Amino acid sequence: MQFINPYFCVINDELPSYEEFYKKILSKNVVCLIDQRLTANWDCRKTWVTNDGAVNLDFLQAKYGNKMCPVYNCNKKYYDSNPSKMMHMKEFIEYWKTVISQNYNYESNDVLYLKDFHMFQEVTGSEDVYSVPQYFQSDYLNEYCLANKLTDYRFVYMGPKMSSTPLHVDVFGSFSWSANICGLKKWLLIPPKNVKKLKQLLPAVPGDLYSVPGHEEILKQVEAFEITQKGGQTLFVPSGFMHQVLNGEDTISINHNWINAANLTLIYDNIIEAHEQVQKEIKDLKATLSKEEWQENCQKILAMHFGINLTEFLKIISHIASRLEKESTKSTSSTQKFRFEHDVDVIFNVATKIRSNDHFESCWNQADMIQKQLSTIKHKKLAKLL
Ligand SMILES: O=C(O)CCC(=O)C(=O)O
Ligand SMILES: [Fe+2]
Repeated sequence: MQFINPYFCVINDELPSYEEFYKKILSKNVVCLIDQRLTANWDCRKTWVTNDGAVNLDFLQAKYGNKMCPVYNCNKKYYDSNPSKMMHMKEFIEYWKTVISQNYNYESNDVLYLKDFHMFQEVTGSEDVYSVPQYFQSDYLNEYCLANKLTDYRFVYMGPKMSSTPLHVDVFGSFSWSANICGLKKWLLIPPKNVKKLKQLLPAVPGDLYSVPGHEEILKQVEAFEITQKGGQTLFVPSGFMHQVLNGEDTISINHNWINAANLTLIYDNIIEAHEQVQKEIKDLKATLSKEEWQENCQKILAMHFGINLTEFLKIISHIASRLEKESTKSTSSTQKFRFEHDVDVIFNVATKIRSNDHFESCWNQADMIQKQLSTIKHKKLAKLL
């Protein structure tokens, strides 16, 4: 484990234990690039890639060609993203083949990028093409979504050389990890503590920071740093880091957004902050609504603008608390024990925060239930130790 700067570390020597990774990387919110060992055995690193390391377009077309996927136009701006439309994968791959045959002539072709494709939900059996590395397996968000048949946060990205993702912070401040199946990504990252400063330095957040006149000075001031991610490597992007990404070659990646004990409290704080903003923005409506209607409206707007609201957040932590309750009677390995104890403590503390927030009176019963469940587990554990 080698720190390149205070915010970024590379692992290409001994792989740390889960506990070490959790303590030094996840809970410290440090960006981490890990060599190809995490993906070495993935089926997609063989089948989606040709012998000479290029994207196996024919294989993808034959296997997934009839699937509908969101495709973004990198040349156009739509809020802080690009406009997108649904397309058959075979149509996108035809486009990709044309672009390659014309030597990436983007004067006569748009730069298109197939992103946010929920492949593992859309294509039965496709989950087998990869496996979630152990460092990222504690994932409340996808665990909850999959158990409740809700849209997941597991994606496939694929695009030709020069396709890109504009500058952004990930949805509700979740963690993300991104593994390159093949190709090369150039990342530009800005530490969370400097995001406000960046916004003050610029009239509006641009899609591409490199396009801003005088960007060299701005990048220095906000401690921005670059990372090159090659085929097989995995990048952990912690909560709140701003980032933009350019594919330096034809590239495919698998990405997850996720929440666990290491960022749960931060996500809760982000929801509270976003909730306060919503309240401010619609304060004129307050007098016209009953207390319940007012709270309900705030939650609806929060979900729409922020991607999650307190009701959904509570459902996620209740789901995890119930799973922990079931797990508490089973014998566990030391890694599972470490994870279990952190899960119990962090969820208990977040439930305490909800319980003491007057804005969320309607959620108190549920927070009480979670606390009861978890304190039973804690007592059981204590009794075992005595
Ligand atoms: O690879 C990309 O184009 C964007 C990835 C990204 O933003 C993420 O993993 O959070
Ligand atoms: Fe992102």
